[in-house]
Amino acid sequence: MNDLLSSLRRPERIGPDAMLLPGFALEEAESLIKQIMLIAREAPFRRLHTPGGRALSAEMTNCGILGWHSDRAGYRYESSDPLSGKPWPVMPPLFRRLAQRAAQHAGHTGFDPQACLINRYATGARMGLHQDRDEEALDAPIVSVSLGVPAKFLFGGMHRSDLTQSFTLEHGDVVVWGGASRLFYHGVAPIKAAMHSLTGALRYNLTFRRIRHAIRPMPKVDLPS
Ligand code: MD3
Ligand code: FE
Repeated sequence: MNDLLSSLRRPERIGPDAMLLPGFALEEAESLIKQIMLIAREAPFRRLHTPGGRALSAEMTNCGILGWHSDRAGYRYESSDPLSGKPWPVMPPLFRRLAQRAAQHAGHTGFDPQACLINRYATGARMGLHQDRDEEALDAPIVSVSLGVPAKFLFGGMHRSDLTQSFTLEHGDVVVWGGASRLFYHGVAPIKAAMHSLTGALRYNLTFRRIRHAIRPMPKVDLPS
């Protein structure tokens, strides 16, 4: 059913260098969800708090060599899970390949994600308007994958006060955010009560991120002989 609907929505440019790819992850969706369950056994979903002390309503975990974390000390990327002290679970090759393929499809060559933040939304959970700017590599795109029940996604501009457009993100949809869109304000409206055969009432969102720039090789210099 969903498959039929997403095949009717066409790839769409939703902002400067931002591409919505409807159903791009549908084939691997079931495998992605199974991998999320395995990741959550090692690094359980948890409710993070903003530096100001407010609880976020989506629950989060990560895989990859870095993971996003927030607490009284600030927003940051950590190489270990602060809950366990252990490295974040390895990013499954399926995740990495999907993110690379989607970025390539949207015109970003050579994307190699270091972190995958996994958001889990129960009914009523939301994400307020924010910018993603805890990454150093702002030239790299972010790839997002939506799974489970749909969400109303809000997409603004460079300023919090800019008007927002809204889009429905469905199971299997992928969005690639690069260029100017990379720093645009965005958020998720409260998730409506709904059911999906693979996730029940839940929605998952994967965001693939590059945090640090690749190390540039030292330029070779010719010394006089
Ligand atoms: C636009 N997640 O994790 S995905 C986030 O559905 C986040 O869980 C939302 O915003 C979610 O930070 C939205 C779409 C998304 C992700 C990252 C972006 C849009 C973006 C970064 C820059 C611009
Ligand atoms: Fe975000």
